[in-house]
Amino acid sequence: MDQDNAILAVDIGGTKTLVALVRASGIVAEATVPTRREDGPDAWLAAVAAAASPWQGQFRSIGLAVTGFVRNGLWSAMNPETLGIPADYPLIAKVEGLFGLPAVAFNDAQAAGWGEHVLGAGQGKDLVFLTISTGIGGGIVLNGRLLDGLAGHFGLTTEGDENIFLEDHISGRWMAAEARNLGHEVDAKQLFAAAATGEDWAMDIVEGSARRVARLCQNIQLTVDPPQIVIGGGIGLAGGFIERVRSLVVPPGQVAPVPISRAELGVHAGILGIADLARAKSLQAGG
Ligand code: ADP
Ligand code: BMX
Repeated sequence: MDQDNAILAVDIGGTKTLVALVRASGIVAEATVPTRREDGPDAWLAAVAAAASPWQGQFRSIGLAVTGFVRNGLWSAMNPETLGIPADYPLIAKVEGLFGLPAVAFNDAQAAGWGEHVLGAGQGKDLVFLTISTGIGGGIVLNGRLLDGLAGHFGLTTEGDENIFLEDHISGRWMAAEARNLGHEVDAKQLFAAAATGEDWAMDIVEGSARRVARLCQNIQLTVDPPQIVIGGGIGLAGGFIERVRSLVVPPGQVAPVPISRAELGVHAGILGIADLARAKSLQAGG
């Protein structure tokens, strides 16, 4: 992908938005801004345009990896608590109008899963990607194909009769809420720091989240049986989290537990995944 085929790659999550100029050589420039949750999608896209303004004229198409459900260019929240996207927001039409360039959009975890498949821990093999973040997202690459639509929305699965989303018992938001219930006004990052110094209340919260992720990994192995599960996200990549998950996984019968690895692309998995997907789309369109 030469300069003409550079991609503006965007990853809009419930906490942060990452914007990058991506060429065949990789990420050549990037910026991270907070996702100002209360402002709404028009403002989130305006923040993307502002962050990308120094690279004006250097890219020919746009790839958007976004938290939420994407279908036929429309964007909706699955869990408004993760990000309050209005139903059927016309994401592709808005972005193409804003930049005057073609755009493609995928769910953020699906894009990140593709990134890890093509350039990261997957090394071209099938995988299931999990992002443990503001919510819990997933990307499934099966027989070399990325499953889109609702596929991978593990955070929206429910447990018990209360119809409570799994992610509302695992994510960074849940951790902060649990800490608040115990009288500690901390975010997940500060909670992990407290756990690292041996604070029992913090270690218990991390353990509870890791245990549920371990059960999710067991269920993924029994339903999809992937060669590996790759874990990313702010919580997923936090110190010691993956190790706790691995130690809590119960193998299915006499079968070895599914290998669990770190996202090798870290925070860039979604950006690099959507850039590859956007490049493939523009090549298909004869770009
Ligand atoms: P997004 O959900 O916007 O994709 P992240 O993947 O960074 O963003 O996930 C955000 C969640 O991860 C928040 O709850 C945040 O507090 C938490 N988080 C981010 N960085 C860390 C860290 N280094 N250690 C622990 N938690 C973190
Ligand atoms: C939620 C859902 C998924 C997303 C996952 C991780 C919304 C807004 N998002 O399960 O689409 O992939 O969170 O999202 O319903 P993130 O913002 O934590 O990366």
